[in-house]
Amino acid sequence: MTERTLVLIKPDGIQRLLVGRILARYEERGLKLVGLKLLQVDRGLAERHYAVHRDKPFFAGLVEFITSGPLVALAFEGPNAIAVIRAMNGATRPWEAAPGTIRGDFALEVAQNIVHASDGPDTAAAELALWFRPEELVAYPREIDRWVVAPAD
Ligand code: IDP
Ligand code: MG
Repeated sequence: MTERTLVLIKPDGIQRLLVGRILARYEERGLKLVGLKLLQVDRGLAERHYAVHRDKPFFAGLVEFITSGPLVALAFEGPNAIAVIRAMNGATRPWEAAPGTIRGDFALEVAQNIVHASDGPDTAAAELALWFRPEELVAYPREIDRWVVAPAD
């Protein structure tokens, strides 16, 4: 099923000069980029984005970290895009993330694990609406989809 999902390259990814390499991984997989922006997140947006973790002991640190510098917000589209990107990102705790995943290749600490991605259809819809205005998500045809996406049956 074609899905859209939100990815954040967190401030550590920017500071460590990994934006291009991370973006290339999703692109090369065949996922279609439909939204992209660099922004300095304020407290309100950070708290709304991580609202589900409000009561966790690491919440304050998480909000502090995600607002500590600019981040890149991406929207991707593709067959099973939500699960594909979660798998590419790897386990939340980088020491449990398989080599070859973004966290397994670039991160060591759970609090600085480089990327975020929506974890299901409902969160993807809510997070895309939180981070992008409708007109910032761009629909367009891609020639290579003939080779990447199977025709609908
Ligand atoms: P996810 O990013 O893989 O979906 P979540 O459980 O939704 O993982 O947690 C959101 C973010 O909160 C994680 O990516 C991580 O940066 C941070 N986090 C999760 N657990 C801990 C923890 O035990 N200590 C510090 N930060 C944590
Ligand atoms: Mg999560």
